[in-house]
Amino acid sequence: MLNKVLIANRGEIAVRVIRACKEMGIATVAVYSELDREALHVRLADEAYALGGQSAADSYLNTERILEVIEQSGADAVHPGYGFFSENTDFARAITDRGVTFIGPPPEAIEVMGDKVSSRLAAQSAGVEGVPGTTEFLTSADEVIAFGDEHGWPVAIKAAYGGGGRGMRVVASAEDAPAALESAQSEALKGFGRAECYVERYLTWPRHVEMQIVGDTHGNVVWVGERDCSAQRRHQKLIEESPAPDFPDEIRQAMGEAAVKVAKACGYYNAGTVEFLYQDGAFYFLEMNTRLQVEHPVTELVTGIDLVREQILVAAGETLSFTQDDIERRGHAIEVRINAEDPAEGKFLPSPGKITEIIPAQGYGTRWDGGYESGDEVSQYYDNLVGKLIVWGKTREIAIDRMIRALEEFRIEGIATTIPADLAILRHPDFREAKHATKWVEAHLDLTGVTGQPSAPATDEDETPKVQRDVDVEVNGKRFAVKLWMPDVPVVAAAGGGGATAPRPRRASGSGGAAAAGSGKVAVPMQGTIVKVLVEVGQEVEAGQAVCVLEAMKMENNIAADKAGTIAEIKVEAGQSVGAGDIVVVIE
Ligand code: MV4
Repeated sequence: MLNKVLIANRGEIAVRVIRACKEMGIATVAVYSELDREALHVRLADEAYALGGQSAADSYLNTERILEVIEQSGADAVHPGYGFFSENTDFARAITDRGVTFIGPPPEAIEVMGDKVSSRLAAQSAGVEGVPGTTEFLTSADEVIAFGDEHGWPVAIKAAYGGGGRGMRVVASAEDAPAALESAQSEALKGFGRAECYVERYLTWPRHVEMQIVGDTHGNVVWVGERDCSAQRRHQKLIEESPAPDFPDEIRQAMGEAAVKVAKACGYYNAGTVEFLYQDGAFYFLEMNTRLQVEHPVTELVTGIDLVREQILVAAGETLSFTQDDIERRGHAIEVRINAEDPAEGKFLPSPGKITEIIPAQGYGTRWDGGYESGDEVSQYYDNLVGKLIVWGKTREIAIDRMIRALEEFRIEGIATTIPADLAILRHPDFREAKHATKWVEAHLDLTGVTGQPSAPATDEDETPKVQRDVDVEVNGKRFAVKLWMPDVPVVAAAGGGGATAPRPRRASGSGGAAAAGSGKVAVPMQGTIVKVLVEVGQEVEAGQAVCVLEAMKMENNIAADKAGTIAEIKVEAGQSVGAGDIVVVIE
């Protein structure tokens, strides 16, 4: 078994891995940048080492320094999380050369799946097809036109060595082909250093459905379950769920078997994901992600399989702890990514800053995988994922309702988050009816008026003990006696003439805290005329005792002492006009 795991990552995924290690009795080593000195993953790990630097390149991607920390700490394995070194074969080889275990797939599998051309060929050789298209690189627009005329329009021109939708051009008809090919090639060259493009049928309303697999070093590979990640924006996933809605069992089975074939074709072990486009009952291989993914908890909640634990066991050389037939899927899980981004008007602008308060949602079927606690800073230098909220429900309907409830309950202050956009998606009938597809958020979701702006930061007022005050109010001529829970400060003005002393606030039992004494500078709360001065210089007064009467808005109002003491100064006389905030008497 592994003894000590270094987690070469930060944020929620580092926390996720540390927790799994702790549960398995494995010691944990965190690494941190200058900005993450007090981050949650550092606080939770058994040991933590500084990498120096602030940017990812200067810290979490500093190979030399991480190799040094492996040496210093005596870690016998490294978990790369996702991003950073997770798909870096040089790093994987550098650590395995030192006899340290890489908790990930074999480097050769990362390489084969690293570009579209070789991954498509690998899938094809395993009998798993991508979207119908050509495998040769395009040399002229005539080839695009010939393909479209044969297979139907529209077609997609894609960058062979690209990714994330860059270099992809949708071509509606023959006349658009020359310009589309030229612009796809030029974007591919700029973005990826290689201009090669190929053509395939364009699916107009596909869903993104991916299949989780896990394999061991003894040749066992099983499919665990699919996730539908169609609710996304500019290739950033917003919501993921399992099972995929409106997804027949035979297709799930066929997609699972296809994913296993792809994994076996590249000698895969560890957790991995095979991505497909799904439309009209057919699925097409897109690519394989050779790492643990952000959305892995969705699959964990429907199967009960701890994927990080399995990764660690597999890396230690163990055989998978379950077979294909052992896997049972139950109920429905949904994950919402909570990013420090303001979704206002569909812009999703980064909103880094200090999280003044975070109180994640709790309750039945509700899981929070976070990387931050109250007082922690979300830096502009790293991915702004704050954490993931994942719910389980017996049915999709229940899971959606539960997620809405949980998001409404979730409290996070100091930064803007994607929560309002997530709620807009979950409340939309298209989502509930599963009519959405990969382009739905951008094409159909109206985020006008949605704002992720943080509520005003907590003020001192919130810390002042609250007391109950009973007030009679009239609403449309009907009288109501209401209880107000207010900060415990003395009443300065109370309605009602007759010179009666303003009532002292009634103190709630157990509320604690004495009334905060005022400054002694008694001011009027509104503009009006002083009708009567009730005190003299040198007179002793009690807090709350009326010192003068102000006529304002056709009513006489008692102005009360804000602390007990002696009247030192009287600044007004009867008949004088005063403005809001004017000081009338000073008490010492
Ligand atoms: C497609 C497609 C429709 N037809 N290919 C975009 C990113 C790249 N990895 C694959 N992508 C697509 N390829 C054909 N032939 C639609 C998309 C697509 C998409 C795919 C997965 C997740 C989100 C997407 C959003 C827009 C377009």
